[in-house]
Amino acid sequence: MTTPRVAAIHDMSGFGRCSLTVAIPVLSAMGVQCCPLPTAFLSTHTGGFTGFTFLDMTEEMPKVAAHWQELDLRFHAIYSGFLASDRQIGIVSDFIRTFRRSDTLVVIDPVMGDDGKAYQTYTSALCSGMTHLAELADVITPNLTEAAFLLGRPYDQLPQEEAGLQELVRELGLHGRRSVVLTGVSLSPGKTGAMCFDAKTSRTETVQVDMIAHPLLGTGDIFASVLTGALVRGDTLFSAAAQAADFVRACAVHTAAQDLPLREGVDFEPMLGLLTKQNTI
Ligand code: PXL
Repeated sequence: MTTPRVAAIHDMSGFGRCSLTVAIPVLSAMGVQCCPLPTAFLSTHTGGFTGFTFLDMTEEMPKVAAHWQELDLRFHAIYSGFLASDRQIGIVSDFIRTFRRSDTLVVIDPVMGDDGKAYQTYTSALCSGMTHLAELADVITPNLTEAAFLLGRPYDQLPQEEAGLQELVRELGLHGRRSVVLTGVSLSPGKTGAMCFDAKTSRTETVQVDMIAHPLLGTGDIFASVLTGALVRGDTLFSAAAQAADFVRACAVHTAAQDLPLREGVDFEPMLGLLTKQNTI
């Protein structure tokens, strides 16, 4: 099998473990080549730090895309996340239109916020642009906050019981046009995980793992990166979501035992070996 190649369109935050500093090691460990197209370079992520630097890469991105097109690069997947400006919505849409082939998987993590609030650098224009961009996806991976933003619904009025959430993921799936992995779903006390709507089968399925009573930042990026790696390796949506949930849970158990400051993110590096085990060469 040739090594699958993914174009990863996210920010690079130097400290704090999110976005590209998660996607690159996770995909590499899974035997997948990660080609980063940074949307911004920050000194740290924006959650829990003040005074971070923010270099917007909007001007650079079309030049990178043009060079990659000249080189006739082909990608098994395009995987996008945190964006830095409204203009990047159009740039990422163009990138998808240029590089998408019949067998290219487009995974859009519609990164916008958490706990009912938008991230510090996200404007309402960027959030509404993200909703349009996400229409191009084969798979989206919103958390509950992002699901509320995508559907234009109040966060505190989202359903919490299984039937309502199944209706919600179908709605997020645009009734069969894209698959959905909704993260942060808890169907019983002490459990957390993801509810999936697979556009290929029209089925919904939920993966649940034991919850860790320890707050964590950056689990969404780890989850979406493992999911993308498993999908490009040919796994089904549900199996990919189960692998992602299991890996996040293992990292969370390990991180809770380290008692690190929340803003340092998930201590996933010692756990990467769990991902290399399934590589076949
Ligand atoms: O994990 C989402 C994310 C990505 N990138 C940056 C962030 C955040 C969340 O805070 O600040 C820069």
